[in-house]
Amino acid sequence: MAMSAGYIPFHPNPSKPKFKPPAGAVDAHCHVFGPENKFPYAPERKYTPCDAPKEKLFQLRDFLGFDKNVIVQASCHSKDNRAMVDAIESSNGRAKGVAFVGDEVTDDELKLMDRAGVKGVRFNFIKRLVDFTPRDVLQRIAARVAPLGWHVVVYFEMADLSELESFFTSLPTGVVVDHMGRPEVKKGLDHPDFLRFLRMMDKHKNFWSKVSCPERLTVAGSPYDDVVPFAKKIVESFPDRVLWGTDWPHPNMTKEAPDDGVLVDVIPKIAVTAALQQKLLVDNPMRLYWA
Ligand code: 0GY
Repeated sequence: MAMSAGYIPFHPNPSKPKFKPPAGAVDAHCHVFGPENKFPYAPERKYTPCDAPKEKLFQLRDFLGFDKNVIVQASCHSKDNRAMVDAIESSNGRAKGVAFVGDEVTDDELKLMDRAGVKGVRFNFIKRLVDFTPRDVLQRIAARVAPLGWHVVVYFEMADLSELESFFTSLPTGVVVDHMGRPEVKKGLDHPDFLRFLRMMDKHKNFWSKVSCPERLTVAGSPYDDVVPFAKKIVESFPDRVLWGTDWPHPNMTKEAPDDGVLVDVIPKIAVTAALQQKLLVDNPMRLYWA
């Protein structure tokens, strides 16, 4: 297996954010990893993370002033969703999940995950993270989860959107784009790839975007002001179809472990009114995950 090297563990001591999230705020993109002795990492993984167990996630949730989490299955656990399901089952209803499955998954397994609080599946197109899965396999998975009311979360690089768009728009479910489609901030707001993304969001009302991960997209570094215009544009264009998440524990960061408090303080720069913050952090994730 080809493994990435030099991965930094999550910030040991994040700062207290100045921004106070509204009551009931949801961190709609985060992960749990391991602990390895209970939930081993997948043999086909491309990186080995540090353990980031549910207890640490729930502590961080409380410290940052959030109420709920959406826990997204990451590639290092591949199709073994046990750590994620265990976390949502022990959250007292304060976490929902997004799974990673193959088309060998049984209807009973899907039903069990549905009962536990899983609301979607993730299709990952990032070549450094996963091996290729044929589109017809993904189509079959989407068709099977659609009747459960689940959505599909898609993770891709924006340069690949022109090739992926027709597949995304053919999906029979809601489609949630991770990390605003990973625009290249150096290319600017007027780059054809970002305009294509905005057009797709505009035309397809079943599309949602996470305005997350400035720490991955930034060139300038913390406090990520170079990413703000992209997220702000999306929040203001599609206020009812945006979600925000910490991305804790930030797998594959190689330069610095982001301070989660600083990440929370980006929120009032991208959602500049209390009304936009309420939609981004409460109303939208509640509609998608808790309705
Ligand atoms: C993220 C981003 C990354 C990793 C994964 O599934 C994963 O392993 O999503 C990444 O490396 O960009 O959302 O956690």
